[in-house]
Amino acid sequence: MSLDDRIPNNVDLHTDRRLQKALEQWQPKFLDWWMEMGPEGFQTKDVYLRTAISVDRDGWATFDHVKMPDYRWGIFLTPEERKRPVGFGDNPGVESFEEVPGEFRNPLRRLIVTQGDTEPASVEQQRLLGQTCPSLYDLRNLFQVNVEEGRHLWAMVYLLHRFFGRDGREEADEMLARRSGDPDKPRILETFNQPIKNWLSFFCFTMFTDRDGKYQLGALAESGFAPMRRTCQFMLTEEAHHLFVGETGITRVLRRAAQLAKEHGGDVKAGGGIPIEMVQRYINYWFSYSLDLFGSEISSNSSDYFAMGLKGRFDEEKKYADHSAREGFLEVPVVEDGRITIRQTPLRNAMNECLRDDYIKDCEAACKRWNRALEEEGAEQRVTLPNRRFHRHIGEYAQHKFNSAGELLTGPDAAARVAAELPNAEDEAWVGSLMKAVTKPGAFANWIAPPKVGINSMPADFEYVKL
Ligand code: BYC
Ligand code: FE
Ligand code: FE
Repeated sequence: MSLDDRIPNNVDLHTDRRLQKALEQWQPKFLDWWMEMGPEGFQTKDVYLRTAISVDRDGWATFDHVKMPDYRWGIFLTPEERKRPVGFGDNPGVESFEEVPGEFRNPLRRLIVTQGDTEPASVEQQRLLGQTCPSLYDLRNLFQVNVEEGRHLWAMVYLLHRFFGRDGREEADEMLARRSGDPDKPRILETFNQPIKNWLSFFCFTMFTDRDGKYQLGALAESGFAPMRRTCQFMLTEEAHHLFVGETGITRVLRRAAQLAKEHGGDVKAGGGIPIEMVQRYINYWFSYSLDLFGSEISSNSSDYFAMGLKGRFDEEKKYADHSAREGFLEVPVVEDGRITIRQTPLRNAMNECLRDDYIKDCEAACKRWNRALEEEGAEQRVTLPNRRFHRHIGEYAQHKFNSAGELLTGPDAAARVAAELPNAEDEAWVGSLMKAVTKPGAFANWIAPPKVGINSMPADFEYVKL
């Protein structure tokens, strides 16, 4: 098999012997990791997957039944038609960096490692879910997400191997050594150490946590470091499907809850579904954990990244007129003397919060669509997003307790009041009890409505995974 068949790419891999060697040494280690930590129990099955074999329209989404270990994890950078200068920060307008400027080496490496680490982490978090899939359609979507997160790891490992020499090779090996949830060698960001025990959590994760990916990648897709910018742009094209899986997954759970409530006099559990208020608690959990991923509200790191032209705001080029962000403030609520007050924060130090703002708006729009579905099903209940201060582990609010309305809680029952709005042991047991594999083509578990259309317009009873 030729090099380009083994590692499909549009980075002229065959002309760079050193890089080729580094990647060829890393590839078997990646495969070992995939066999050990990837989806358990399905590695020899044929799965109807979309594979990117080139960046153009026909090549980036070819569908075929393949075994996951035979998936071609490739390296693709979105081509750029025009020369884009550095778009923001202290030196806007200078030529984009094609190599890593010495003074940016450490921060850039940190960003790449942090981004890269999340990709295998999520595969590890999801590795047992296949055994309880609600349908072959959902099983296939899980595996599609998993192989693409594997490809996103390749994208970051390419940057490490190509631009960071020996350090980069060591970091690439570390990506395969850390383990989600392992107390001795955990993944870097805490959200990626939280177990995903059931499919409701999986849908919340792909809805909320993969959506952090959309915003972080969006900010990095503005980078003055051109290879980073271009690789993140291509990753975003794949991300859209992950977000689709999450949002529509939750819609289908809510629809089914509403239908079962009607059939069973309001008692969703009697009908074998997941009650809407229970779904709400899972939303509360994963939304708040995903908000942590934007970092501190007030952050000098984020200011440095922006000043260096490495990480911008979402849609920096299109959306903003002033790309220096030297002037202006963001009003950040903080806790002082036991109450919430506003702190005027210089814009550059509030870059994490700017990104989080855009993210929250996006989530709110999805929440509206869920409520429209509930309305269509004739349900009275609605779901909401908790306030951004609720249940946080990172940033200004981590040291305090807030309820889902964002009110500061004091007193001995504060922790219990927070816990009351999160999934409890009974919820976990109930949702867990519903997780039984449904693998007949066209059939769906009772707790979830079928999707509106199949993947790649396939018929309802299509055999997405051949078991
Ligand atoms: N957990 O100023 P701060 C995705 C650390 S998701 C633990 O607050 P900063 C995907 C921070 O590292 C997208 N630690 O934060 C989704 C720092 O440590 P040091 C992932 C955290 O640096 C689903 C300290 O706290 N991509 O792709 O401004 C499936 C204070 O730093 C956390 C990226 O994250 C946390 N949650 O920003 C698959 C992009 N948050 O210096 C994939 C790259 C902060 O004290 N990363 N800390 O050792 C970044 O841009 C930034 O590192 C962060 C944090 C936004 C994460
Ligand atoms: Fe990803
Ligand atoms: Fe993703």
